[in-house]
Amino acid sequence: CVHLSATPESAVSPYACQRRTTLENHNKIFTEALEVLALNSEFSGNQGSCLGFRRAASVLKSLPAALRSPEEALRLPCLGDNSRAVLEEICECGSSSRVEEIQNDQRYRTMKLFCSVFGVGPKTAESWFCRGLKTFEQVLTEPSIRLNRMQTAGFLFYEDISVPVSRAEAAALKMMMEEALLFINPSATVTITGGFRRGKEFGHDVDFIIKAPEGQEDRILPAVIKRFKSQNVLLYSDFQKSTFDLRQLPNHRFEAMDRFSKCFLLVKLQMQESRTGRNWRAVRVDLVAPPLERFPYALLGWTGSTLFERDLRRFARLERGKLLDNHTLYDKTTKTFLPANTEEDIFQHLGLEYIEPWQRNA
Ligand code: TTP
Ligand code: MN
Ligand code: MN
Ligand code: MN
Repeated sequence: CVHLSATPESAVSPYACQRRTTLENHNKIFTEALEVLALNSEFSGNQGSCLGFRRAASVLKSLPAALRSPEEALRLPCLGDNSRAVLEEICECGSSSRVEEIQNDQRYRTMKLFCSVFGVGPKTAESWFCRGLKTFEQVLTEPSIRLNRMQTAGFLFYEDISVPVSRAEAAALKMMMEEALLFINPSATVTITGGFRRGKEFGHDVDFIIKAPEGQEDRILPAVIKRFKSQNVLLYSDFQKSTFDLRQLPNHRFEAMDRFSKCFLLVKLQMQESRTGRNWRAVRVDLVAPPLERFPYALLGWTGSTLFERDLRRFARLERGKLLDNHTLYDKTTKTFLPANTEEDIFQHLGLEYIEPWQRNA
């Protein structure tokens, strides 16, 4: 391991939006363990402890070098007793007995398996587990279970969806999107957001944000869906029309969902050859189309990571008396909305150094 003092006594911020977190993680053995603990807490409905482990992992991801000793963790923020105990054990024994115990736990394994299905979250997974179900086959043959449309698609295309989407596939999907927009409205543009904008090589889906001319954002997504249908490339679509209200204050609690026009899709991506004997594979795609003047807030919100977004909002509220969400930024003191043309403007309003998308992998 490299000694941490390579960076002098510059303190690590407890806010992810004040840290630069690239994909180069020098503390993988620790962060992977902490993320198992976080997921286990989430599966047990213990959100506080889940967030605690996620924050601890995120702080370690931002470090320029590997932790050399558990004592170094004492001067880091967000590392509680539980997280530090895990680091200590890993430093001493190379692994954590608690993490291994969880990974062998039937409930954890089953919850993880069920949650890997598109449309299945912890609540559904738990209800299935509590009925004694442990495999997909048992779920699919259980007469009392009624799958919704999303879950049905999730099981039908499970093999395809569980293969990570590559950067090349994301680029191919972007061309499909551009072709559709050229047909629908040539002045609309599409930008990749989510994990790929942060520089990830693989993703569980591809996220796109559409910039439409003023007042035209609500028509775009239904038109894209119609176009994909007519091309026979649409396998599943869940369109949510905009419930956006210009005068609404930002939501003070963190919630991933926003009120913009958006859709969650499963599309056929053309391929040269395939294990399945078809010339296409199913890929998850998310589209969002905000009103033009809200584009920077939406882009910032959809770029992630989830923890980065959560901390941006927490920082705005607790350190700046401002409310931020995917739609807008509001100053509680002056009771005004703060305008922005770019993401940089939003960081500037918050008195934060600009963090590039590839540094937001918190
Ligand atoms: P995800 O696509 O879930 O995650 P990701 O792209 O970071 O990772 P992966 O590579 O596994 O796909 O979400 C991307 C961002 O979109 C995330 O920061 C949350 C945000 N988001 C919203 O802001 N509003 C929404 O309604 C949804 C569904 C997501
Ligand atoms: Mn480095
Ligand atoms: Mn994504
Ligand atoms: Mn997504």
